[in-house]
Amino acid sequence: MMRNYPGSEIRNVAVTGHARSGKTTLIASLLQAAGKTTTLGRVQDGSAVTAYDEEEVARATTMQNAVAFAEWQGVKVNLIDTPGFHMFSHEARAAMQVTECALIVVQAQAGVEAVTERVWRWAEEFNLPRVVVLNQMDTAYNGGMEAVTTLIEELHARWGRSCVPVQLPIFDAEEFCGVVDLVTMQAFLYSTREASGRGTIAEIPAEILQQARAAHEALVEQVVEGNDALLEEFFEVGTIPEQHLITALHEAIREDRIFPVLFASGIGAVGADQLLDFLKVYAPTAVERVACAGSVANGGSMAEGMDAVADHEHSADSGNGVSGHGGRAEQPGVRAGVVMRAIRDEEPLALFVYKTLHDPFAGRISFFKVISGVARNDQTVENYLRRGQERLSHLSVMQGRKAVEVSELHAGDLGAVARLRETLTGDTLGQRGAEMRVEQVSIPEPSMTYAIEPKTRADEDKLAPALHKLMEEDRMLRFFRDAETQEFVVAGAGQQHMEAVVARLKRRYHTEVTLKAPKVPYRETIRARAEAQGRHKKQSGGHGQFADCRIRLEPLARGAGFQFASEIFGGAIPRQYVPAVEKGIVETALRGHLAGFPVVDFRATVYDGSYHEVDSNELSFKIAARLAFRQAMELARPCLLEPIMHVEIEAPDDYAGALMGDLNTRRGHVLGITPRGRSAVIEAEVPMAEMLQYGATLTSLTQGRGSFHMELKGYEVVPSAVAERILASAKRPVASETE
Ligand SMILES: Nc1nc2c(ncn2[C@@H]2O[C@H](COP(=O)(O)OP(=O)(O)O)[C@@H](O)[C@H]2O)c(=O)[nH]1
Ligand SMILES: [Mg+2]
Repeated sequence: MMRNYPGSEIRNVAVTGHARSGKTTLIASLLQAAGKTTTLGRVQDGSAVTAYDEEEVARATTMQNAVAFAEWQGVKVNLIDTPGFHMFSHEARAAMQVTECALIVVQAQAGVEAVTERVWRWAEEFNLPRVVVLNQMDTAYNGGMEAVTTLIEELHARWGRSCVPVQLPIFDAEEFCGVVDLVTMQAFLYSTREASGRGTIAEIPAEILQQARAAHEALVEQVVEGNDALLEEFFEVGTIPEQHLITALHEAIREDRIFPVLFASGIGAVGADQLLDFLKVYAPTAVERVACAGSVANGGSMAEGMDAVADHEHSADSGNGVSGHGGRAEQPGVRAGVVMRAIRDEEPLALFVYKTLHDPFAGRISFFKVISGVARNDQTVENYLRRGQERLSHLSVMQGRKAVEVSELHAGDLGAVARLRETLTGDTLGQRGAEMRVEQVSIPEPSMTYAIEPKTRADEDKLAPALHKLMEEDRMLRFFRDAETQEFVVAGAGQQHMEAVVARLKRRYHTEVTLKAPKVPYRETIRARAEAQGRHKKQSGGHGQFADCRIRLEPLARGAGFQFASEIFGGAIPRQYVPAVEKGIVETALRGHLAGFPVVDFRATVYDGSYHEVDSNELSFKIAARLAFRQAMELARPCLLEPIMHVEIEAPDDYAGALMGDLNTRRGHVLGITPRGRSAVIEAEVPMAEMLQYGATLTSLTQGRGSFHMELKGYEVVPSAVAERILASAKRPVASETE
């Protein structure tokens, strides 16, 4: 059985950065150094602990967060491996919500890339201390120290001079082989052949001694700058004792005054033990943050929570690893309150579920953070949202896909438990009567939609349950049946995301589907006011049917939707039939007029009509309204609307020209271009129809160095030439003019 760690001996670290910067391999090197593996894991063959998912190994890309831990000199370092591919990068946000430190991994040759910038901003938003690792230093070998200087300058240009090296790399005649610790001024050398991740202590090589001393001085100066007591000591004595330096550096890192920069090579496991050492000494402990914010449905005991905060020296808004916004009532009329829960064992138990995984053998595994209290194996807890009881059997910590059982987990730790009955990602569990709910971080809306077609009848039956399981572990995935077309529709982050979903359906759930071209949700609208009469009369033995109405259609502003008004006074149409008129219009409008897309942004007014004492009924008025609507549409100059996306593209600025040229061919409208470090950010508005396969284009235009994000901005009229093509391929014949 594994040792139990108190929060003060735990470090939670989100390992983030651009795709292929070597995060997964770097974690493998840390686990190797800590003796968790016997040979260094590799992403290529699936032997890296945090790259266990078959689709991820097949695509050599991390798509979901994975968790591992290293036990290092009495401290447990929990590591969350995150995806760095722009499409899946929202996972990094979820990881930051439950950690106290972000490792920002930078590929030494590529420098700061789009997602590196993105995760940096998120870490800033979460108030997370950032530790920069210049990784794959073996690839920087040719450039030597000059390349290193250039890299540091780039970091300064991006994120300011607070990025301070706390190490220097050591190159021997052939390769990157070690690091100098600039705090203790010791050197550590590694054998890349052994790749044990453990260095041997050595003298600082003579040729970099001068540089190391200068870098040490620079570090000391930067540390004392924000610390008055040290500053005085420094000026009086000319130096400061190592222990004071360590304490002050820890403080500066925790307060985001210094972002330390380290060097590593995951593939040679160079610097691994030094990085673990660094995290042990300088990363915040799991209980260093004061409190976690949450909400309660019924007011809660705010006062009690605030007292807990006041006990501590740091204020809660210095940021906490798990930040909730609170204050949102689940049911109307129930007042919601905010609670601040101290991250301590003595508090009532609260667990926040930040990830769900479906394992073929273990079933549903819920990954959680212990917000407060101590979780014990076999304990029963309440799900505060769903109100059910859950049992924490086989309480574990995760080492990749493997669960390692533990007897208890303390406040601040990350754990997992299998087979909870109804708990999903985002739920908070805990002790009955001590409710608090942590709010999970938001993620972007899906940007791409496909029609999904089961291959066989059997596949159709399996599809919905399988997709629902996938949706439990993938918040970005959506699945529904389109009410208009009766088609199954999936939505997600992009093409690669959807392809992975299809592969997972097949491999895991033996369900085969094909994706069809994503459908653009066009709309229709009118551009002129028009009036028409609808008269329905039918005589068929016994009772007849009769209804007659006159309606007016008027265009409304974009986004206004549908409005209905009645100007019937004096009973031309009995009051009880007016809703039937509205219903008839709404139902007909939904089916479209030009090409089967819903008609929007108009007002329909019924202003006259007639009825028959015996033969009039609701159905007749619905039919009459339909006739009137169809006829009015003919006169109202109908046209097509298309969704317009607000697109943000980021790429090294050399590519900006090519990207803007490409946007022009897509009927795009460039709003502006702003520099962000050495990248350019292009903002544009582009019709969705032109952006369906954009991911692939961007990759080829920028050699994979660009990223983009888009969301729906609104609808606009489709230009007539384009509209003709759409109408020609639509199911219905063109019913009216295009302009
Ligand atoms: N030369 C070199 N290649 C590396 C290093 N670390 C990872 N790689 C390779 O870079 C690619 C991406 O590595 P991976 O760990 O999956 O990166 P991630 O996407 O950031 O998780 C893989 O082909 C690795 O073998 C390194 O330190 N040096
Ligand atoms: Mg990875």
